[in-house]
Amino acid sequence: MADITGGPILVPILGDQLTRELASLRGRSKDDTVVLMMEVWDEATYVRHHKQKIVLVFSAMRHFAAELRDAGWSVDYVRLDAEYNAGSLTGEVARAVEEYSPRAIHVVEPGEWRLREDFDRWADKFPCEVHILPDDRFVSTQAEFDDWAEGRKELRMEYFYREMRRKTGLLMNGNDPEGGEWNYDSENRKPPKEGLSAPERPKFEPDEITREVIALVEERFADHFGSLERFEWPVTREEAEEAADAFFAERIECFGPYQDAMVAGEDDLFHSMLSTSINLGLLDPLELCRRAEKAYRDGRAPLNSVEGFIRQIIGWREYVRRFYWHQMPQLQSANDLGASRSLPEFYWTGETDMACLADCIRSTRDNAHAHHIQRLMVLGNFALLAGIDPQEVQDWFLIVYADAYEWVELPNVAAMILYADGGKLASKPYAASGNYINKMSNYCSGCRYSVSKKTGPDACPFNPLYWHFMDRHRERLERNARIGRVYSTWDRMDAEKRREYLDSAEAFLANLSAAKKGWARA
Ligand code: FAD
Ligand code: DLZ
Ligand code: SF4
Repeated sequence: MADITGGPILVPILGDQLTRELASLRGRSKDDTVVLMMEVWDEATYVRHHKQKIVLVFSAMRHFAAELRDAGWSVDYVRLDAEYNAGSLTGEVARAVEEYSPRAIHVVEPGEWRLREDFDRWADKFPCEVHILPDDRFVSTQAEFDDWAEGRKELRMEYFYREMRRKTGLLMNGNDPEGGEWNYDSENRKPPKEGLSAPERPKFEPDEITREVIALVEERFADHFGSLERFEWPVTREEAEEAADAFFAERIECFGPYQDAMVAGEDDLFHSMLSTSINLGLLDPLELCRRAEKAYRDGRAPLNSVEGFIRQIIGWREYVRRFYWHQMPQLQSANDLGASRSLPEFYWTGETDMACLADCIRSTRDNAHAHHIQRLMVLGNFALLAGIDPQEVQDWFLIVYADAYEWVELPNVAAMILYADGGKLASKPYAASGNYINKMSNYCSGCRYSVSKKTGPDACPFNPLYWHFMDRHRERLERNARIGRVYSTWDRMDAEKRREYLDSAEAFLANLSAAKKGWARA
């Protein structure tokens, strides 16, 4: 169906498309456009998001709508606290099509597969043209990634990242990487020294708009996971820029060395804490990389910190966006290791004697955030070793983080932490015993388990679980060049020791209680 009316152009803008230069707005005449923004029940509940995530998205949407109106755009904004209850994005677009009789809909492609499937049906459903525009807020294009991936069995981020360095010219000297190396990760693994803490990042007091949304969420989403006691995220571009300024002024210098460090109660350390703003569209990722490069060129930050930060953005972030669309929909149900255990209750309650997990889950509950190495090497590592069902782990990670959208969460969870894609993304599972956590954190000194004990009821559970994991996946992992050699250590242990490891792990797993309440989905 097409072009049977002469109305305006309808421009739906989603909750993570809050960018003034969005492709659907660029070059459009304000007189001829109706912007449509929709708080809808389906998006707020397709998984039961952390309360802070709903507040963040709705508050940022309301602020962005006000900004657009101030700039002269006509905005139809649908509020969930109005008497009328909006169900789905497609339902609201249908209502707007009735109301405005637009001659065309211009919408930027959504980040998630499930919505793309809906949007692809709009052209048949609505009596006007439907243009789904590429989301060009990324450095790469999907075609570029698909060409690069063609014929490769393994899709390693590192090589794609080099392409992105060449494409952007970031940290390049002609054709060569700045300093002679592409990657300075080996300098970015400093354990935390005693008393390590970082300058506090800016915290943003909720204004009237945010307070209104907090009240809405407390009322309508009271049984969702997470605390709203502190809500400190930036919700406007100005606030996000202030957060970025503080990072470049105070924390980027130590970002690299302490990137993998964990300290109990120090929730941010030297991380930028900018993912929520980048993913909403409030900050331009490439612009942040240029600022990081400038900090290096001006002598305000070392190369290992700046390269590390840039790699997270034009490397990992860019790569997982493309990997998601390259691997969907099969990525969603991938379970190469056949993991089937239910998610333990403590992922929701934080009630566990394992001090590392308890601290990461506390931070997750209080801040809707945990930093990368907590997600990867504590929360993710445990889920991998314990063989938790990927669907349940995916739901958990999508729910609990304020920066979570499926396109970025799923590759990190299914492929990076759970190795469920059979090794397309990661060259080996990120499996580790308690030693790693002990080296990179101060958690173990406050734990009821002993990290130096290998087996028995007082042993750090990561120790026997590590060997249990290795043993049960021997057939698949033994020939892996990066991890296979651990089997010679396993084989050198006497049979009794090996049995003790396996028995300890099984005793621990048998005592895990599965989540009882329907936290994840209604
Ligand atoms: P910094 O440490 O300051 O890093 C700078 C930026 O790099 C981040 O803001 C982010 O935009 C980007 N980045 C860093 N690592 C990654 C990565 N692995 N993938 C994509 N982008 C990256 N990030 C999300 O934005 N949303 C998610 O849902 C998400 N889920 C994750 C799940 C798991 C299991 C793991 C291991 C990682 C996940 N990440 C996710 C990546 C990373 O943990 C967060 O981006 C980071 O913790 C955000 O905090 P920050 O802004 O302080 O990051
Ligand atoms: C995450 C989210 C939430 C909680 N609510 C809304 C909403 O009510 N309206 C909306 O347009 N977007 C919302 N979002 C973000 C969308 O789910 C997001 O566009 C997809 O996750 C695609 O990345
Ligand atoms: Fe975590 Fe084990 Fe250390 Fe306890 S001893 S904090 S469970 S790594």
